[in-house]
Amino acid sequence: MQKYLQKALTNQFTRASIAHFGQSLKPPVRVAITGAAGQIGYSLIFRVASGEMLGPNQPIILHLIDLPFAMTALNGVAMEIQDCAFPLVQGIVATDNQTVGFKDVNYALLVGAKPRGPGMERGDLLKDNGKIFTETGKYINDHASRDIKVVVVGNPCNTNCLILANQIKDIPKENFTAMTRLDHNRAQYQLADKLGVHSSDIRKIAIFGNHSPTMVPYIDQMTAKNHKATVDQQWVTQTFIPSVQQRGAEIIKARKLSSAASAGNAAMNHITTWVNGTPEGDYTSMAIPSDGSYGVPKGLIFSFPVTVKNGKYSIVQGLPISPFYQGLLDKTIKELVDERNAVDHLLK
Ligand code: NAX
Repeated sequence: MQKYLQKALTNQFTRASIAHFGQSLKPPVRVAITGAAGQIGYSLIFRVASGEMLGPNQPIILHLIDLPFAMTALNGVAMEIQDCAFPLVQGIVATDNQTVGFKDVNYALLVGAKPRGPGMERGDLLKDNGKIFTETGKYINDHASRDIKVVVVGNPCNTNCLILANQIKDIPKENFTAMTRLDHNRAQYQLADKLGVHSSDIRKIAIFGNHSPTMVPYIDQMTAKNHKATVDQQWVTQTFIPSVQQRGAEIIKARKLSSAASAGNAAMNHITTWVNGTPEGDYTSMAIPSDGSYGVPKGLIFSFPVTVKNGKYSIVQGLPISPFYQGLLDKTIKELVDERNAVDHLLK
C-alpha cells in the first residue's frame, strides 16, 4: 500500500508542472503528522497538503503516522489525499512504524496522544502520555532530519514536549515546541468581538504558561487598528479570561466532540509563523523551553510572547507584569512545575 501510494503520488506530482505555479518549486520537505487518522488529523492534513502551511512553492512528502488499529482508516485518508490530486504532494507514507514515519522528517506535528478517559486522574494521563512521548523522542532523535521543527499538540502538550525533548541528543532543544496558538487565536477573536473590530486588527496579545485552564491571556499591551486598546477589568476577569480558558469545554458541550478544525488550523499557524516570521510590531504565542525569562524556571515548556525572524523565535522581553497578572503567572508556573515533578522519572 505504501509503495503504491508513493508511486501514484509521484506520478501526480510530475504532472504538476512548474509552469502551473508560474515560479520554480523548492526541493520537497517531509512533514510528519501523528494521530493522522484522528479528527484533528482529518482537518489538518488536507490543508497542509494544499500548501496552506508552507506555501505554494513548497512540495511536500506527507508522513502520516497512527497506531496499528487505525491503519485501515489511515489508508482511507491517504486515498482521499490522492483523490484531491494536490499538485504539491510528492509522496505519502502512511504507517504505524515510527522508524519509517520519522525518517528524514523536517516538520513534525505531533497530534496523536492518549486521551483522558472517564475517571482518569491527570497524573495517569501524564504517565501514559509520558511513555508515548519518550518513545517518539527516541525515534525522532534517531531518524529525523537534524533541522526538524516540532510542535506538540497532543495533551498535556507542554509536558509531553518536555518529555520528548529530553530524549533528544543532537538536535537543538529550541526545535521542540508545544501549541498554545489555538488559545491565542481564541483570545484574539474574543477581544475583536468586544471591541467591534476584526480579529486581524488585534495585536500585541499573548498566552503565557500551560495549555490548560491555568493559561494566562495577557492583554495589557493590546492594540486595535494600531492604537492602544483597553477593555474594562471586570470584563477581563469575569468574562474574557474564563471564556478563553474554558473555550475547549464549551466546544465539547456544543459539538459533543472536542475542537478539531480550529486546533488543526492553529497547528498550521504555529508552523507557518515559525517559518515565515511574525509581522513587524506584533508577536505570537508559542510554548517553548524557558530561558528563565519572567521568572519561569529554566527548561519548562512554557508559552511566551515571541517574535519570529528567519526561522528563529525570541521571547518578547520587558512586558510589564501587574500584580494581577503575576498572581496568574505564579499559578500556571506551579502547575507546570508539578507536572514536571510527576514525570521526573522520565527526565533522567
Ligand atoms: P482523536 O482521538 O480523534 O485522534 C487521535 C489519534 O491519535 C487517533 O487516531 C489515535 O489512534 C492516535 N494516536 C494515539 N496515540 C498515538 C501514538 N502513540 N502515535 C500515533 N498516533 C497515536 O483526537 P483528536 O481530537 O484528533 O485530538 C488529538 C490530541 O489533540 C488530543 O490529545 C487532544 O487533547 C489534543 N488537543 C490539543 C489542543 C491544543 O491546543 N494543544 C486543542 C485540541 C485538542 O484537544
